[in-house]
Order: sequence, then structure tokens, then C-alpha cells
Amino acid sequence: MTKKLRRVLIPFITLLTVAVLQSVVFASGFSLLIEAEDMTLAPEMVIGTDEKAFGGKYIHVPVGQDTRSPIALAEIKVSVPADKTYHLWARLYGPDGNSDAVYVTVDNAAWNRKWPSVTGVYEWVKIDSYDLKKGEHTIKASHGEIRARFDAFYLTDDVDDLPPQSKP
Ligand SMILES: [Ca+2]
Repeated sequence: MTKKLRRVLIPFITLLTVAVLQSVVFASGFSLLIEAEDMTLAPEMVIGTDEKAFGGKYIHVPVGQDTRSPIALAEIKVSVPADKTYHLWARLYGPDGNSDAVYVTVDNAAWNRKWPSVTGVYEWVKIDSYDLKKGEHTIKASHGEIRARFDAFYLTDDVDDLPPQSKP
């Protein structure tokens, strides 16, 4: 390598390395929109269609028993880029007040029982915040009450980041 080439290349490579390291070390602005209908579903949990749902589809348990002892009926693996606190939201819909409660957890954390503040509309509900290690984790969902709907999930590393009101 000539001296001249080295003079040009070395600062360039240094700058490039710093930029790559910054993007890895200071990874920020992580957010992920997950369609509930893309989850792996147990037979009780089925996909319904509704033009008001993101992607035109939601999931629910249409028949059976209400429960306060949830087991995972819908799961999806997600990968997070860094050891951080992540905030999980779910877009929920309850046809009425007896059909709006759901359960959500991540990995083996305690289940959170949640419901939208009003019935008859889709609403983003904050589920919880989770300290997650870099790598793969599993979002798990279950009904609390029959016919309560999951439309989508939103996972973000920014506590002030609100989920999108329409599908991006
Ligand atoms: Ca959906």
C-alpha cells in the first residue's frame, strides 16, 4: 500500500468503524409492530376478520370458558437488539364489558390481565415493561374472557414512544 493511499484509507476506515460501533453500542429507537394473527395459535384461539383491525384480522377465543388461570394460546418469538427495558403494548377490542379481558406476558414473567378502557373500539393498552436481555424472547397471549380480541402488539425501548394509530 502506498503512503498516499494509506493516508486516505486509514481515516476513512477509522470513521467507518466508529460509525458502526456507535450504531451497535448506542442502538436506539427500537420498535416492533407485531400482528396478533401472525402468532402461533393453539386450536382455541382463532383468527377473525374485521376491516377496522390492523391487517384486517384479529385473534380471539370465540367459545369456551372465561378464565383467571391463563395458559398461552398465542405465542410469537421476537428478537431485541440490546439488554434494556422494553415496553409492551397490545391493541385490544372488547365487544362488551364481559368480553374484553385478556392476559399477556413475556417469557415466564407473571401474566398481566388487561382490558381496553371502552368497548366496541380498538384501543392500545400498555401491558407492562420488561427488562430483556439481547436476543430472543417470547410474547404470550391468552384470553381472560371469551371473544376479547387481540389485534396487534407493539414493543419499544422508548417509554415515551406510543404505538401507531393506523398501520404504518
Ligand atoms: Ca391485526
